[in-house]
Amino acid sequence: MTQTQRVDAVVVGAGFAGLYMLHRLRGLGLSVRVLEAGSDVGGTWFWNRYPGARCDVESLEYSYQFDEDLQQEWSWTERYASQPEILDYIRHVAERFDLRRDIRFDTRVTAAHFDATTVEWHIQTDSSAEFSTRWCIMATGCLSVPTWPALEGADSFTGSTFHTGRWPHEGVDFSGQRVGVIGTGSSAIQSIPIIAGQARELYVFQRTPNFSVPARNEPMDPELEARIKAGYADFRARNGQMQSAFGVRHPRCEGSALEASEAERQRQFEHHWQLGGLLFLRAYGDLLVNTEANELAQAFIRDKIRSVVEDPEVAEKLLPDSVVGCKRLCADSGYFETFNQPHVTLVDLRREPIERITPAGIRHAGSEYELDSLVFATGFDAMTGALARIDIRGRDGTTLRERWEDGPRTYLGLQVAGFPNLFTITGPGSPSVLTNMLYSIEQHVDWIAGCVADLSARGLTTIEATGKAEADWVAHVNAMASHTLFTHCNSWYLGANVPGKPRVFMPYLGFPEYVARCNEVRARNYEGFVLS
Ligand code: N01
Repeated sequence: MTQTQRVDAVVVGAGFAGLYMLHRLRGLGLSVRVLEAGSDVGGTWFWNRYPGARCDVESLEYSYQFDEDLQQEWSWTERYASQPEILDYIRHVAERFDLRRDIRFDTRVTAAHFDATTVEWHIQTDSSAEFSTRWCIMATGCLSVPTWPALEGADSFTGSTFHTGRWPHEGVDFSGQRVGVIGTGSSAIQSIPIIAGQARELYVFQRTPNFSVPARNEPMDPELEARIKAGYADFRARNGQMQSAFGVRHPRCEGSALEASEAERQRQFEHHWQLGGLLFLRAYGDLLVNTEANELAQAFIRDKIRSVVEDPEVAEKLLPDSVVGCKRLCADSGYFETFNQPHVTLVDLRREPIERITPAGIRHAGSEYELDSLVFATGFDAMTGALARIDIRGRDGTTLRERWEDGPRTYLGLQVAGFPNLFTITGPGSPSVLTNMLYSIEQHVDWIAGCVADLSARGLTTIEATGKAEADWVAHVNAMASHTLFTHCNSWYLGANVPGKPRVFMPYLGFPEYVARCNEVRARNYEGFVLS
């Protein structure tokens, strides 16, 4: 039998965003229920358990800053934390702040309808539980809906099938197996070296070669940790201010790659290559805005790939020919080296796509690759996927799906006009995936909590973005992207990896400016919103 529970706030998702939102709203004295489809906390780190899964932002930064004791007491073992360690950390946070008692696991939200008469959201789930609530907060994550390409014969494969974004909790042992991996994005690039270490034969099906920079992960340097922890709050504040796009420790060098001499440029690129991973893009200020500057960086990486991969034909197939950084730059540990192993084969799909999946494996260009296991490392319906899968209906019954038919439209990535009291944490139109997600999550949660507190203190019940503020913001988000090279490739930032998805650049470029704008909006009595 259906039972409707009344709570002040429903938060959808128990990843980093949902947990902190719960903590903050509880602090305001609200009754809160978090609804989570998975069987435990962790969000993206709960699901993405593929071998080699690891964060590409340094662990001393990819962690909460809201509680000084928490950040002092937790110690990371590596420069870049592995998925199991991040999940341990999230579980620790859930215990430490006694969060689990307000989380309902194994509960997927299927619908959220706004009732203008009662000024409440009515939330339905895939279980018998229903909720009515004033505040509905979507903490559904930016990369939480895996995509499976529509390949003919996909269901006919008789071996084992996996998706990196839905990895079995008990792990997978590929020892002695013939394994195929489809995709060469971050998930593939991290998992391929480890799968190669187990498999008897490994076939990598590559449609688009990708840029990747060695992550240079290493054990945590205790001196660095002590130094940062001695002034953690200042360090975080400085970083939050300094970050131009990604919230990382090393600031971007502002000079132009075009103004440096060849020798200087090689030194600068090499220095950032040695820093590792995403930091490579910080070598010059114009790498993501100037095509010629970007081409110099591309050439540098292509030379690196040639110097690592022994077979020149294989090396040539691995060379990316697009804008570096346009798709998220990958950070690897031994990816290109893997192709020097005799049991690893690169299957180039650039001329001909996969013909079909067969009961025995994959057919491509007249050859059949017999496989015991097939790994889809094919990515996500990013930023809008999780929201679009919920039947969200606003003030006049319009669905969010309909509103976003031509691409997502939000005000500040926080709200959608016509959907009062519904917030999206790190929603499209906010910096989100182009920052250290933890900074963006905390900034959004703090803003939303502040807003709820302000309204409650003034006896107000509703906040709703105006259509004009939303339209102006969408135009501004697009204008910011148009000055960069981010629109010069087919990335998931643009929705280009999902057939039929409108091509719209979804994240907002510029974290400090964004934070200032959010603060200003609040200071000006929630400019662009209607309060009632
Ligand atoms: O997914 P992706 P991901 N036939 O979309 C290919 C974050 N993340 O899971 O490029 C053949 O990047 C597709 O080919 P193409 C990070 O933000 C972070 O790897 O579309 N191939 C591509 O190669 C990242 O960007 C970390 O031509 C097909 C691949 O599948 C984001 O998650 C680690 C195909 C998908 O790559 C997504 O990464 C992991 C088909 N029909 C992930 N369809 C870190 O923190 C798709 N592909 C380090």
